[in-house]
Amino acid sequence: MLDIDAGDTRAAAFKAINPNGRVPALAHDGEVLWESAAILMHLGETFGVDRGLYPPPGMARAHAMKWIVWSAATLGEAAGRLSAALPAGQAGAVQAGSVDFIGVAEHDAERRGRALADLDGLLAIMNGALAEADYLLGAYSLVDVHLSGLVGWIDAMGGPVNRHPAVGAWRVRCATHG
Ligand SMILES: N[C@@H](CCC(=O)N[C@@H](CS)C(=O)NCC(=O)O)C(=O)O
Repeated sequence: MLDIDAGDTRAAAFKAINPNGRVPALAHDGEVLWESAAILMHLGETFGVDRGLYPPPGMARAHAMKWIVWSAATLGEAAGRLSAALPAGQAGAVQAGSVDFIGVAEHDAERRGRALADLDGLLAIMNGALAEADYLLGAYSLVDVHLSGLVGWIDAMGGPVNRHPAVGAWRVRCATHG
C-alpha cells in the first residue's frame, strides 16, 4: 500500500518496480508486472482457469480480453477524465499529490459534462450486455471483479451508473457472489 499524496509512487524505490510510478504492480516468479489489465490476464490464465474464474484459450478468452482492454482503454479513460475534472477532495477525484492532478477549477462543468456523457454511453454498452446475461462472460469471472471495481469508482464519483438498471443489478450480484 502506497500513499500517493506522500509521494510514495514517485519514490526511486518504487520506480525501480514500476517506472510509470503507478500502482498496482505485481511481483511473481521473480518478475515484475505492471498495468492492472495485464496483471489480471496473467493471474487469470495462470490461476483462474482451473478454478473456473477465467476462460481457457478460445472465443470466451477473447471476450474476456475484450472487456479487460475496454475497461483500461475506453471506460477507464472516460472515468479518468471525470476524476480529473472533479473538485479536489470530492469522492473519486484525483488527489492533489497525484501525477494526474491538473488542478481543474471547480467550475469546469463543460469538461465534467463531456466525461459524464461519454460514461453514460459506455455504461449503456455494458447495460446491453448485462441485460442478456448475468455476468459479462455469462458466468461469474475475474472480468466481473475487474469491471465492477471500476464501475464502483465511477459511481462514487457521481457517474451515471444508476441510469443503467442491468448494470446496477449486476453490481449487486457481483457484491454478493460467494
Ligand atoms: N493504467 C494503469 C493505471 C494505474 C494508475 O493510474 N494508478 C493510480 C492509482 S489508481 C496511481 O498509481 N497513480 C499515481 C499517482 O497518481 O501519482 C493500470 O491500470 O494499472
